[in-house]
Amino acid sequence: MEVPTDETETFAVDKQTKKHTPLYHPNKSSKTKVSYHYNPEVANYHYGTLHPMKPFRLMLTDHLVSTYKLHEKMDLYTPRRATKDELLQFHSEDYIDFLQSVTPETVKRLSDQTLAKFNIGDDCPVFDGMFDYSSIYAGASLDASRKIIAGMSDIAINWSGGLHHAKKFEPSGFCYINDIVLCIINLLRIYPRVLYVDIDLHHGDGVQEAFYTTDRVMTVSFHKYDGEFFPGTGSGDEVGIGKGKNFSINVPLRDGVDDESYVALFKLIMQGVIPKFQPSIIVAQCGADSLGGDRLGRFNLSLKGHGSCLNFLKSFEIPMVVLGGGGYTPKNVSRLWCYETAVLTDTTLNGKIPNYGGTYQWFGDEGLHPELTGKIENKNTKRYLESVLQNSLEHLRYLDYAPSVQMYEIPPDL
Ligand code: LLX
Ligand code: CA
Ligand code: ZN
Repeated sequence: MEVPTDETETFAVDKQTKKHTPLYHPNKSSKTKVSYHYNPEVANYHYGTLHPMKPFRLMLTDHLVSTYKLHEKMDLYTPRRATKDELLQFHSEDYIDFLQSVTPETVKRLSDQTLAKFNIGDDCPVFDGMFDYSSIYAGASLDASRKIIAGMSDIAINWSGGLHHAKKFEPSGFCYINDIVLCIINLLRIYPRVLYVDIDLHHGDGVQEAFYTTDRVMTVSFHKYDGEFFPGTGSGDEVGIGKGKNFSINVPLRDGVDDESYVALFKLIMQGVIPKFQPSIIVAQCGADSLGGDRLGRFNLSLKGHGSCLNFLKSFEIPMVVLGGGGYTPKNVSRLWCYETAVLTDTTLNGKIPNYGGTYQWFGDEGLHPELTGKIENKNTKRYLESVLQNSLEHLRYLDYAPSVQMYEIPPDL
């Protein structure tokens, strides 16, 4: 394959056959404004060699997106970092001061009590530049929210975000700053109702906890649950409290769920939730650890199954912030998020990854949709899935109004 010479060329050329293969087919004349929020610095941080979270997966994703020329279909932003004041909209000052001051050197001198207080350990180590890293990805989710608020985007993507486990006072499950909560808090300044949908393998505990008592944010998480699997929360009876009662929905699944049952369950639940809650905006967390073959995964989803959930949300034509999340097989993470960027920009990609732009060394001839290896036995019986569906729909029945609030002032796009 050869690099196209003309910048506007959207065909890959096979040298031997001189055959031109289109890189993508535009599906329709799309009027949806899609923006892409990415600060490339975020990919340069390291949690440590043995840690499964590899920020370079974001560089791979960005390369693949540009190899397919999807950048041409979006407004591109390199967002500024989140400020300390912005981080304090959710996190405690004590915790932010700690994140800002601790280094891999000083952490060695901290007491066990302080390490326990700030949940520092193997999952959440102190690494070089941890605070800067956090303010970069959080800055990108805030930027996405600002472009939606300003009416400049209908769909705003930040694949470096989606750190749903971080808590007000501490990090959790590799997540330090909860960019999702910060993004939703910003959206709530304008929009009466925010729907949060989480298709990461894990329960979106940090986001659920932050909005557990309000009816202005509805959280829906699909995840593996057996009472022990990290983070241990997310049973079907966690539904919210006080004004927030019935505004949290949890869809607990067993090992090995496949496309067919996951997508069907997702559609049935979301087509119940959306008309009832009538969100003004949707925030979607698209963790890639729910894919089959993920290094830490337990599900069997394909790129197409995962992407069809996102496409289903898009079909409601409600503004949407789209975020990343977990995902521990970097090549599959980048395949997924590139594929989903195509879904969001109404583009059909050629499954053969173009052999230019430096991505060939990573993907070889495997293509965009390789058979995901390491299938896990499906422990979700028809009967179990039916009970999960009934439980979710039952809670939805109690949700009979879409709350409204009086809005006074539209804040500026800072
Ligand atoms: N679920 C999740 C979502 C986003 C990030 C991390 C996680 N955590 C895990 O997947 C996990 C796995 C095993 C044990 C504990 C947690 C995340 C995304 C980007 C950057 C950092 C974290
Ligand atoms: Ca989830
Ligand atoms: Zn996860």
